[in-house]
Amino acid sequence: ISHEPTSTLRSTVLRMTEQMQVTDMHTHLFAPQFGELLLWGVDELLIYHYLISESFRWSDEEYETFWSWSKKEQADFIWQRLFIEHSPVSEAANGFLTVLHRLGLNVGSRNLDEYRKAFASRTVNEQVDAVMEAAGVSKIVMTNDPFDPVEQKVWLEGKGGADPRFYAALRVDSLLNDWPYAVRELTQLGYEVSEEWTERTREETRRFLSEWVDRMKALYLAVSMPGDFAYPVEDHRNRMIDEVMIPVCAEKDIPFALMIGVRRRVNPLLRSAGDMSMRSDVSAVEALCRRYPKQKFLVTMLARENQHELAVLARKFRNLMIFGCWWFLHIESIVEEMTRFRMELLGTSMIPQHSDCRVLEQLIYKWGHSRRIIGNVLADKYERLQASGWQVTDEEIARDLDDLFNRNFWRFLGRE
Ligand code: REL
Ligand code: ZN
Repeated sequence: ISHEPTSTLRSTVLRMTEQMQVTDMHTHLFAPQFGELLLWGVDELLIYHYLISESFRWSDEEYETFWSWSKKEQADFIWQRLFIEHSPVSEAANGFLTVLHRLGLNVGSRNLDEYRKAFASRTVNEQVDAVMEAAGVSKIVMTNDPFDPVEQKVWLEGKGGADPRFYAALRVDSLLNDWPYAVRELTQLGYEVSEEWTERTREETRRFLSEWVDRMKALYLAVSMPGDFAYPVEDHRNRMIDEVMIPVCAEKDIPFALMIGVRRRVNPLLRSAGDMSMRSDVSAVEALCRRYPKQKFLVTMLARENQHELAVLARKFRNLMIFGCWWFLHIESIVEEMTRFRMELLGTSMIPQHSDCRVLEQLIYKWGHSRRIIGNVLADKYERLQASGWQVTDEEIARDLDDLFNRNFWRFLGRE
């Protein structure tokens, strides 16, 4: 963030950045018709897994005791540890207060029950409208798992696409990372598959994906991978990618999104808060991009150490779109660093951010914080151009912001 005095150019860029409606291309949010899957409200915000792991640093409480509590009790515990006994300066804790503030609550009162009451008087539909408006988010891409029983029912009843603001992305993690489980689920759904890799299994897994892409109108297939994901090698993942994912993506003309570098459950007692980041091998993505020049890949990585190399790789392959500052990278200092060197290497031809929200109101802080940083980095670059006598017009600023926050994604999908 620049400490220069604010120029007219900078204030124009920042104002336009604030006003730009965004497409959030990866979230864990759901449209209201998915019922309980759409998380929202004060207690859900406080028991976000980012805050769970932070709060345990200040407590000797048994993990199992915490998990045995109601959501309200868990939220009270986190509020005490992270807001009352210590100052909420971390990104996620600060974010909770940004949300309250932007929704017009009195952050100074520190009265949790007052906040709970304020949220309780709203319906979920009102809240979706109000939050999307406050966050300046107009399109939200969900993460959709056909094996989730609650979700499956909504899709099978044909209600999954009811809200035009929400789009689907078909998650394929278990097919790649937990094949025995996937075989059980596929069998339940009536597909004839076996753990052993046979011709029939391949055909049936393809049929499953292609039917579910249609049913969900999925914008892309997505997976998160551990850092030791390797390609090309002889293993289940490689067979699945070469013989199932790539052919289905080609047939449906959709990208394959790879989120690489997560080590799940390094502390199993923390459950969903127990995942860790891990360095990855960028050459796996390189090999995929080279081997399948017509296939589009949306890629993000979790280790800071991989970011520069990945941005360089995007200079070499136009079928590679890098996106977002994922999870532990979604913090002020790193969003700035990554946005800056991505822009220096790729201009505006990348997707600078996605929110990864799990709880609706988080849209307000995640986009609020990131928007400011991205706007300031862009303003720095324009100021350098201005110093050489190059004037960017307001139309050009609007175009560039629209590319960064919307069109780079939709154009990459071929759905502009
Ligand atoms: O999509 C993913 O794999 C991850 O983003 C999630 O697993 C993760 O828990 C998410 O909340 C991180 O922001
Ligand atoms: Zn995610």
